[in-house]
Amino acid sequence: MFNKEFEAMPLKKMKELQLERLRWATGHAYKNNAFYKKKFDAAGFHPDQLKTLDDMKRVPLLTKQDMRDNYPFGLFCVPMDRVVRVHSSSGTTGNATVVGYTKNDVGVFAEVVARCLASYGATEKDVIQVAYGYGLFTGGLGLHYGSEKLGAMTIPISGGNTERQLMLIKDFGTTMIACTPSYMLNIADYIEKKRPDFKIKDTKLRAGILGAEPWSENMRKEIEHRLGIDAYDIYGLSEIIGPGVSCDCSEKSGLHVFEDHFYVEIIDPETGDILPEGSKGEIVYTTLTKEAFPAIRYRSRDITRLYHDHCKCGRTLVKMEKVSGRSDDMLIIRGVNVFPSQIESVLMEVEGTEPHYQIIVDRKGAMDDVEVMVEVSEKIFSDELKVLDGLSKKISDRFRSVLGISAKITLVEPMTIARSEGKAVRVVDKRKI
Ligand code: DLL
Repeated sequence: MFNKEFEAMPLKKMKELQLERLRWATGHAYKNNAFYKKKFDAAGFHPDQLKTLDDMKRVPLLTKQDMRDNYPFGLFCVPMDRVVRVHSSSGTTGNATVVGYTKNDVGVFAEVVARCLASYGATEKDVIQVAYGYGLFTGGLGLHYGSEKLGAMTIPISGGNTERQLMLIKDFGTTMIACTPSYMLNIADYIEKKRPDFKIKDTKLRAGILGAEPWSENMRKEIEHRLGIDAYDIYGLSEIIGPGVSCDCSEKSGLHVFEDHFYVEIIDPETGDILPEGSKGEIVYTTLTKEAFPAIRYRSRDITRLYHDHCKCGRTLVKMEKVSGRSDDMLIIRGVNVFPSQIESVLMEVEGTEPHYQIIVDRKGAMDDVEVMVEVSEKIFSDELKVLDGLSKKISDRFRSVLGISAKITLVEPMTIARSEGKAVRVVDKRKI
């Protein structure tokens, strides 16, 4: 463990620490930011009223819209000369949000990412290739400073240029690569098609540090099988800090949340009510130590579940299940709620399909129309029409029985769907345009 005192803190002590830090964080936002003050006042909440963790339900929720309305620096809570860095959310759904960090905040950021790397078994002996984008996106610099903090040799290659990624893996003795899971698969494809001579097993690469987009357990298996490495999940969001809010440990059975820095709750996305531990719902974050850009009860829109288990790794931190989607990415197709990740799970169960797909939703008259483009292996694509028809039917039957939707399945040849060097574009919702 990188920081055992906090990662293995007894539950009771952690709750006391959280309450103390919540008092500080809510007070800091109230005193130093006009928007927060107005919002708290309107809800009849004053930080002095925070006597137990249960009182958190009285604190108003913060939304992405609140952040947009305060673009660019309206939610900052320190004078601008204390801000040493800004990042911006990738704007997966709409406009970007600008987030700021003081010197202490960048220190916390590096610390939580270092903890993640240590939880995958990394030490200062490792060579970490950072293939997340460097820039306003938090992925590149976030992993970079975390890796340096751990003391690992850090390769700031950024995203893209797969041939060069392979060259550095080989020449620099990379042991871990950090990128999106979709780019990891992209690398696997590239090796199989263009560089069959390149054998991962002849390199030192042993793990992928994968996140920034939802991915399924099936996708984990696929990556591990095709590349012969461990695939670890890293989760986070710019509004809270960036990568490093939570991560897998050696058990790969849920992501530990760094609760000494982030207070988490699960709410019903419809009513905003707090749900009991173990329920599935939207995860809400309160930063406990952030100075420049604290987030108080921020609605992430990410759907997951929180639970405590006696994790073999020794961490006492609460675990979150792999994010199954976003409440705002959820597709409602003819009244049926579907997450892109569920579609992915169904596809990955069908033999012959590749994990590259795109869901196109359109409206024909009053009816929603769904087309799922799926890549199939070269071999299958060159098979007779009969085989392809059989496969499409198999997929659409599974869609109907598992997800309850009917969809047109279009099988396409490998590399038809545009590849992304960052987050994959899984859904094209033409209804919104
Ligand atoms: O994606 C931060 C990050 C960078 C995380 C690198 C991990 C690795 P944003 O661009 O603000 O920040 O996007 C945040 O991406 O609310 C989730 O919906 C999604 N997301 C991030 N990591 C995961 C993950 C970065 N491991 C949004 N699993 C979040 C599922 C993830 N979804």
